[in-house]
Amino acid sequence: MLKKIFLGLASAGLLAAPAWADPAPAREHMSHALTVTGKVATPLTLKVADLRQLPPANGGELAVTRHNGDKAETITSYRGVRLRDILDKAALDAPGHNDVKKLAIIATATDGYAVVFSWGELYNSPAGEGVIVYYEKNGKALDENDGEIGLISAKDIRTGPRHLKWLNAIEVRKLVE
Ligand SMILES: Nc1nc2c(c(=O)[nH]1)N[C@H]1C(S)=C(S)[C@@H](COP(=O)(O)O)O[C@H]1N2
Ligand SMILES: [Mo]
Repeated sequence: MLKKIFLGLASAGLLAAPAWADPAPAREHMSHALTVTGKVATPLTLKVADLRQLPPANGGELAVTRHNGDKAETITSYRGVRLRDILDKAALDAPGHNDVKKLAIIATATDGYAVVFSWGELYNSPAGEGVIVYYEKNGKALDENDGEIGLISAKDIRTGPRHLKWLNAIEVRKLVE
């Protein structure tokens, strides 16, 4: 009864909904495919089964820390594909000698959360090694709280901000002409 009143007020915009009354459960954010678009020779749509065909990248224990340093969770192990390998499959469209250096790679989730990488970071810095599109966590397929597809940047100082749940799009954009 109390819950009904809360939900009524919340949906009427009269009250901020409490966490337990979230009208959009995580399940609705589930990502079923990843698109790769923008400055690429071959745009792609990849499902988990397609990601499994690419060279696997595995990782061990990883603490997901928020920007303020609090720990969100500890992942025991994960399995996925390096973002670099996905971009190579789509082939970056950067014909000029200096074109790649002007590329930004934007990763977006179904809830609109988005983060940015650069070509230099992914291909020419230690960080690139740890940027992984993952589909398994702790030996299991990602559930509705993370998946079906996510992204982690394992070498970030705080790993929370560039840990994406429900990843569904990678866009390559040339930022400078
Ligand atoms: N899709 C999506 N991924 C996201 C977020 C989000 O709002 N949407 N929040 C990020 C932030 S700010 C952090 S710190 C980590 C951990 O957040 P959590 O505490 O909500 O799990 O997930 C990140 N991934
Ligand atoms: Mo965060």
